[in-house]
Amino acid sequence: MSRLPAPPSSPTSPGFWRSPVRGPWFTSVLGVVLLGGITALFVTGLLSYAAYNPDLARVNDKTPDKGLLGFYLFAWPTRPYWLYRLNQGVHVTLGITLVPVLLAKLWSVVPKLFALPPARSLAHALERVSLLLLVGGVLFEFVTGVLNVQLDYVFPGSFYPLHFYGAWVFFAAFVVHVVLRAPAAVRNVRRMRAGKGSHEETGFPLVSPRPAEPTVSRRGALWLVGGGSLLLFGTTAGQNFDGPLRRTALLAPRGGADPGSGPGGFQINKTAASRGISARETSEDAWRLVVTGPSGTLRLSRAELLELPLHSSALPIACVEGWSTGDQWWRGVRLRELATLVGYDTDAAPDVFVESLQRRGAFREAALRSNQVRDPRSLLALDVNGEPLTPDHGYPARIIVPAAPGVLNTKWVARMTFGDL
Ligand SMILES: Nc1nc2c(c(=O)[nH]1)N[C@H]1C(S)=C(S)[C@@H](COP(=O)(O)O)O[C@H]1N2
Ligand SMILES: [Mo]
Repeated sequence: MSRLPAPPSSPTSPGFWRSPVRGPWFTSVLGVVLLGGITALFVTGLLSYAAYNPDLARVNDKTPDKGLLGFYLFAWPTRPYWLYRLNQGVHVTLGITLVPVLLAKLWSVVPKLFALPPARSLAHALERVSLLLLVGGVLFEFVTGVLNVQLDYVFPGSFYPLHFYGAWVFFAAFVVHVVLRAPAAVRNVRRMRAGKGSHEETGFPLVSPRPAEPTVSRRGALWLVGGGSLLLFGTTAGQNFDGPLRRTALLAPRGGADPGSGPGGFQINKTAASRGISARETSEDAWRLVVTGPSGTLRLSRAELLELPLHSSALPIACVEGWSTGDQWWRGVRLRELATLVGYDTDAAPDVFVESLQRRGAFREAALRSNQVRDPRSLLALDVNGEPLTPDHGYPARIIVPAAPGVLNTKWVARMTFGDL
């Protein structure tokens, strides 16, 4: 009988890593899930970015130095009216659901990070550099994303560039990694399905040469990861639904909060008090909407706005943070109607630049594109669900546009300037 050698103490030695769960099969299953999931995150992330219409105006653009990375931007449509709600719900819910899968995947390949020599060939060196960007990038994207959703902009004004550029760095590395690794991962999953035991191993072995006693099978470990994902999904997804489902969103600070009841009983992102909006400046005597266009400038009181033709549309508020409300009944003046008051034909309504009463902080102004202005469901809302807007939902008047991210639905509107931007 040969005596076992002393346990290696350096993580650069394969024998240091002893979990019997590690192996190509475990890594490959998680890898295939992430391949689909992260691709969906990237696509919904890029779409979410396009939904801000950053190419329309400087105020909408949080990454003015993006250059070529904005190549794909397009005029964000207004239909289906739930487009942004679906896109962002999928982006945030999927991202949170994938956290256990990501952690398990990283854990499963940790030994490889310590492999020596650092590079056996140029191709191998490239792969390892791409791995650093890949692991660093994915952790960065998940951390910034989760913090933004959970802590409500801990990065003042800079979450967008961080998450946007981080996504591109990560995705470049992801593509390199997938090209190099996907064929073997798919073969491994197929073999496992066919009941064949042997797996491909290249370079640093994932299977421990001296495995410890198993405490859980590989399948069991996978169920554990899946259970974790399911738990996160079940405590997040509810932030997109009204009724009892919303109460299941224990992990969603804003979207899971009880929105109260009555006409204004839906999520409030920023309250009037927190934005420095006082009852005095929104009073009937003080507040005037200033509308400007080629034929001049109008100053309209709320009473005068209520005299104009009023229309209703049922539209949700959907925030970049991944929460959304059900459809609310808004009533107000069509944006394109306001454009006609300052010199445009209904069908030729241009872009509009909207400014709120708010003097400090983010999101106090936004630009809307002509396709959004022309949509008959786009309103300067005065009422919601049969009552005047509450102060927190934007009294005396707010923007509501179908399919647009919440951030474009400016509250406490003070000034609208029509004209091509
Ligand atoms: N003036 C102003 N308008 C604003 C904001 C703001 O901070 N200030 N927040 C925006 C964001 S990010 C969202 S999601 C919606 C939320 O609208 P609600 O509070 O009525 O749900 O308002 C938008 N309009
Ligand atoms: Mo938002």
